[in-house]
Amino acid sequence: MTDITPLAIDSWAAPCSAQDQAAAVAALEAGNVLLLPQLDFPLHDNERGLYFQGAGVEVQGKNISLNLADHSVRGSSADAAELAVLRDMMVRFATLSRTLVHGLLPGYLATVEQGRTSFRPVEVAGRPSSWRQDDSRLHVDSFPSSPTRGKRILRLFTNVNPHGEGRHWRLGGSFEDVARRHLASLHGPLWGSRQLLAMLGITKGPRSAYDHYMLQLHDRMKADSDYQSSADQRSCEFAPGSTWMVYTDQVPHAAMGGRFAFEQTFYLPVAGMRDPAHSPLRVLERLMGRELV
Ligand SMILES: O=C(O)CCC(=O)C(=O)O
Ligand SMILES: [Fe+2]
Repeated sequence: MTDITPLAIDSWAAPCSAQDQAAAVAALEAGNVLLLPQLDFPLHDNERGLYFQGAGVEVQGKNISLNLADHSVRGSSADAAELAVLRDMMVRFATLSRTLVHGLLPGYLATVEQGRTSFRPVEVAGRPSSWRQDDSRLHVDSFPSSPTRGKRILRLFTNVNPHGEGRHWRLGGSFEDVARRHLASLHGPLWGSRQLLAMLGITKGPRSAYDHYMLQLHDRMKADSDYQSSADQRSCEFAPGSTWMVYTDQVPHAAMGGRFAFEQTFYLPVAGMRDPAHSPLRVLERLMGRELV
């Protein structure tokens, strides 16, 4: 069963002890959630005004996202002045997240890449979606249009809910158990399909065999109602003012309720891990008896 490992860190930028650094990498790579119950992301008054009191800014999808490469913001209908506030807030979260990852996980420094940043002001419970996009079903993350070719997906969340409301998740069992359960129902890619998807611009670069199987695993998990209800699982609540990190490509998770959270995605090559044997890529390769490049 997935454990939640707490660490008493209350600053994004203060130096971390060697003991905390060792505990953090061990917990994450073993497939646990690393919880920093005292690490909050303080908001400025104008940011609070925009999002928490009154009208707010309309959100187009399930979240608002920031591309750090050009500081472009997607998914909000904010006007120019509001957009500037929104962008500053998200850039600040992205910068603090990177500082924390570098300080707490120094072994990742040389290879970790920062991905998109998101702000999630929409209530998760009751959000309409297709079963495939329904994150209230247990799943491991795999992005249809962004193949990782085996790179790890490490995500950091902070709950900034101003009304005292937690963010509610379910957590499933180990990646290996989930992979074993669904392995027989996964089938190989159609010849040429992965190249075609990339040529048509549907995927950013070609999917590897790993991406193909991970997407299927994501879909099988969400479609399997017996797995959803009877699999080993636990409920948990992340309190406002807390931060948590988890390898979401490895740990089955489902978001059940809550609003107002930030999220930062990082990518890490398997070779950058302290123990690559824990990666979904290596576990799948071992179970399938072949390389998934
Ligand atoms: O928004 C959340 O709390 C997590 C949703 C989720 O499953 C994800 O972003 O991968
Ligand atoms: Fe997810």
